[in-house]
Amino acid sequence: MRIFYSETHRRHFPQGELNGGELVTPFERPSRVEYVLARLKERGLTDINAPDAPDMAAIRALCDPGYLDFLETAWDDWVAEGFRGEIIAASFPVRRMQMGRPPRNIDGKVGYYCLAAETAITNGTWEAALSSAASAQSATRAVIAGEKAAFALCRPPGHHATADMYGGYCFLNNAALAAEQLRASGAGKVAVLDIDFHHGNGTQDIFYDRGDVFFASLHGAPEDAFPYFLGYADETGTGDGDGATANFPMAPGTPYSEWSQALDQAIARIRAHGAEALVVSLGVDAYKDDPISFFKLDSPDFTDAGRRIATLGLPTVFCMEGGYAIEAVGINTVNVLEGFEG
Ligand code: Q9C
Ligand code: ZN
Repeated sequence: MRIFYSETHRRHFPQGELNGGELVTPFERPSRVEYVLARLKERGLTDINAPDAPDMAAIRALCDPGYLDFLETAWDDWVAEGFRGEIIAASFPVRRMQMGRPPRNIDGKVGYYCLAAETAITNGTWEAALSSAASAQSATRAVIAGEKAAFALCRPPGHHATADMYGGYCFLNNAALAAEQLRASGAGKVAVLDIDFHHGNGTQDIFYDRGDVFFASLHGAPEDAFPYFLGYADETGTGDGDGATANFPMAPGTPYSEWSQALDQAIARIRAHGAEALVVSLGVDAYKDDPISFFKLDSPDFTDAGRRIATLGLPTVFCMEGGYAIEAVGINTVNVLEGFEG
């Protein structure tokens, strides 16, 4: 399997994540990638390539222009304002406030374009996010060129990012870029299967009113888990997208016996929708020892999940999302890929 990955991810390394009122070392940290790379090599998956330059036109087609301008200039604007810490949002437009008026002041702008305050921006975050998107785009290009599957080792992850908001460690929605690229290459219908522990709110939001991109997500129920405000089973799409969103929220302690049934249902829905290509949002935070999640999957379960995904028989782009039990992230990620390859 061809793998795409950029060293530029290192430019995004905030020192602080707001967690329980403390600033802790972010769970989403550069070493995650090193564990995945080491495991790939250990298992003989050595076709590891740097991505091409990001396709900016595709990124501009997906995202809000004001949001992209904000990401590009946020750090300089923050420093120019005299702020000395990392960029953390503190004020948000919420119920009964103005939703469509981005402030001029950088502190206000940050809140306008942010959906959760745990995620800090630093110098280099924009370049890292672009390099992550570039990995997804290059992996997708390989699949369009005829590879059965490719793996984009994206960092930072993407599935929480909407067209105009960052948060949940995500800035640009890599999986959505991949899905759009597959559509543009001629696939009539594509599907995004999101197996990260967290609901893929960004991907759902981007495709919610579209029938050509099916979105299925297995995740911790919103009553109990981030992102809290989306991911209920009764969110099924709207307009042309009516019936093209399928959410499988699950309770704390969910074991693989139950999770795998939801996976099979998601797979059946993707098959029934007639998808011709697949994007997998590959988070491995459903793992039993993940420090911020509550499912009970064990490492061999990820291999089995990969096997089940392969039964779709679709050209597949894997995009790395979450997974924070760092020593096991490599094993679990590569298990999915090996299970898929059979
Ligand atoms: N402070 C992904 O897995 N909540 N994002 C943090 C611990 C945000 C997860 C709770 C979790 C975001 C890509
Ligand atoms: Zn996650």
